[in-house]
Amino acid sequence: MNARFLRRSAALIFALGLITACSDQPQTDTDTPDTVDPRYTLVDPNASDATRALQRNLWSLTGEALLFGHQDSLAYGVTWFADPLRSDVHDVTGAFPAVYGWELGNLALGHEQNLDGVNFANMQEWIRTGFRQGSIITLGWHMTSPVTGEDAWVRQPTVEHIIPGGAHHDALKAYLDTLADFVRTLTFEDDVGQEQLIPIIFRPWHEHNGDWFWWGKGHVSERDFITLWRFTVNYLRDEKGLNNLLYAFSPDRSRTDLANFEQDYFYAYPGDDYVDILGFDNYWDLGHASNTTPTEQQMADFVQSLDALGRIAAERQKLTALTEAGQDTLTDANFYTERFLPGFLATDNTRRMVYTLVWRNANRDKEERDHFYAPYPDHPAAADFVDFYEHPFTRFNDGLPPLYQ
Ligand code: BMA
Repeated sequence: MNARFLRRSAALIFALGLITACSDQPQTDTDTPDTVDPRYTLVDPNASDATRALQRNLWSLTGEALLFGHQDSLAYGVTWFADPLRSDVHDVTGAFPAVYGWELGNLALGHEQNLDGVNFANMQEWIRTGFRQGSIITLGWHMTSPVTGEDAWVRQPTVEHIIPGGAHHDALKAYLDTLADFVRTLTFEDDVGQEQLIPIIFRPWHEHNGDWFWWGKGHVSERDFITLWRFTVNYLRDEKGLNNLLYAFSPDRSRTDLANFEQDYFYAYPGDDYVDILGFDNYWDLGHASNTTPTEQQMADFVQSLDALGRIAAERQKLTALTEAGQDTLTDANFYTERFLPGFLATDNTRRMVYTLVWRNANRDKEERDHFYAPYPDHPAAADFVDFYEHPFTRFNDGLPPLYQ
């Protein structure tokens, strides 16, 4: 019996367990409403069945498994670009990611490709493919400024001009309309032949506690950021009627003081009613080039940050995830099993991270540089990544229970 077979069997047993667990519950219309268990409360009370199922299934996996995600995984790898159904993760492990991250930067400009050269029509097809595989889709957005059209990294006061009452508020709405149009094409037919939208974890306005994006600290007040976030949710949910979004909040570790974690984490937090997943982006503790802290201490810091986040998430009854992470170019050949995984396994709280997403494997020829977070075949970190894949706590696509039922 090979490892993958064992993982598939484990997924099946898990799924059967869920069915058995469900059959113990009353099944009538007079069931206790979902709202009674605060864990199942969603930002969108009218979320679609598949979206609710995804959220519940993520709860079932919490503490049991870490789902592995990769940005742009099907679009390109270090040595290939837009090949049919290919991923560096699959090239190395034989399995696709459990979570696919995609990026909308430049969508609102009407470009055919996103800011990293990914064709949007292809992206829509890859999103459908990933969903059909049973994996999770998450969207982020390095949004150009609705005021000037400059990229996300322009460090200028912008938010005050685009929130309600601002002179460029209509431009923000027009931008969000492009997201709604994009998302509406992402459908599937459910068991009763109804067309439903593919559930998506949307992660707007990420790393807002850093100063590198126009929506970041220093270019916007805490109050205006919260207004921006709430407007975004209200608009997509109530005006555009999107019922397939789970909203993830994701500050950055490099601007979070571990001694003051809770206070820093909740900088400009829009509130529990506006957030489904407490996320966190952490490259800093994983050997970031600018971090001069000794490795041992970084590893301890990594655990401390995940532990603090897991504790907060448990208290607030929220799902939690390491929404962006990784080590650029994998200089540690044993990064995945000796540095990354131990952080998630360390405590009951760290084990609550239900997924993680490592960043993209930039195409070497197109971008003329090395910038990757998952190994590719023959890379020195490839063997270790296979061990990570085979570890009982990790899940790739082939180890997932059904997530949308
Ligand atoms: C960054 C880098 C950039 C990229 C951006 C959006 O972290 O990978 O090269 O353009 O993400 O994907």
